[in-house]
Amino acid sequence: MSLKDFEESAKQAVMQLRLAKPTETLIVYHDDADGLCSVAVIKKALEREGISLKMLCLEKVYKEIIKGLQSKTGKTIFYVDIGSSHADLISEYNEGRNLIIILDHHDPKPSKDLKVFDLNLEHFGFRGETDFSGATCCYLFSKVLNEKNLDLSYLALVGNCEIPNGFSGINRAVLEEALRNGAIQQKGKNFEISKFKMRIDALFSKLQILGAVGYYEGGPELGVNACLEGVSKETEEKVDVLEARRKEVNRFVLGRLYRERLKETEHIQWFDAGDAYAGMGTKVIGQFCSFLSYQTRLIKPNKYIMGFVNVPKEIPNWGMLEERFVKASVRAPKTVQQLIDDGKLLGAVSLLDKASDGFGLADGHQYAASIIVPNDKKQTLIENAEKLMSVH
Ligand SMILES: [Mn+2]
Repeated sequence: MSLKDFEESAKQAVMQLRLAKPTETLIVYHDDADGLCSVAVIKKALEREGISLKMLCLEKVYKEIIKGLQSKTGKTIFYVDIGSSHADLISEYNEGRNLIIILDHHDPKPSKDLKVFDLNLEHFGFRGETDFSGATCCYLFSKVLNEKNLDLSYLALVGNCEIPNGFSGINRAVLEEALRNGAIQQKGKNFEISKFKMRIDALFSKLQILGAVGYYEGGPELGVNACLEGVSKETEEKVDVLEARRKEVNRFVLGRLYRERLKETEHIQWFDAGDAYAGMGTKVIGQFCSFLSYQTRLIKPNKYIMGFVNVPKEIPNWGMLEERFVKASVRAPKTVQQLIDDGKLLGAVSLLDKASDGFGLADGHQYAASIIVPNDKKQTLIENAEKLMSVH
């Protein structure tokens, strides 16, 4: 399995896309910086083919949403930086009705529907934790679609900032390509996007805030624009306001945790933020849990961290969810990471997946994952997770 095989599969998907001749497509995308870069790449690439599009930003995959989107026939739908972890469901709900192209790097589930193309590079021998981001996958696909899209390489690199070990694997090759064709320039240890005169990690940080914190107030759309046109003054100001608001809530929640401490079971330390982050996207709980995993005075390095937050009923540009949900984010602190690597503990996403069998949808990676479950299933989730570990 190699990049060549990816390109072959991508060519087949492109052929199906050309056969479908869609006048309009829908791109479903993830709300973090990588997701925003992913959708920006595909948006630009499709516009170059004369295909117009609508965009739907999702924090998570909800069954009722994919079911609704795919209940029609003859549509073309992209899932970018999201979708692979639920390719089985996407496939099941599709029943050959719509052309679906998934460009993602989260741990994939198998898809059986012949009209569902999951081009996640994990299917081609690469690792989504280290070798490529969602935006990289989108960029490689866009190059198969049209060579013109070479100029979008900088977006793959911005998205890649979510990969902690820097530019390795496929991303190293994309970096070299972007330097060669002048899309980016090296500035000391960093890289600058030539057309915006802005560092790639600076754009990444702004997008993280726009997508996650600004989810309920048009942040993702502003972010996609920033990816393609640069960061406007208004967008810059919006980022500052959002960030200040989030910091205030983080301080409040952190203070509470120092006073009350996290609750503990044998392998899990957890807390419930309730409505503390109301108005902000639920992604912020994941970012807060990541931050917590380094607070060694507060957390134990040998237990998973789990944080809950209430999910608002509204999905922007979609409508209202029927059920009441909570989101749980899981992070593996250092010692847990080692135990996962040694096969002594389950990876974060497998743990959530198994512990929520029948009532939740989990996604993410080995060290960081999250899940949406019905409001009344918090305790069950923790109990199930503990049970799994005592038999593991
Ligand atoms: Mn991603």
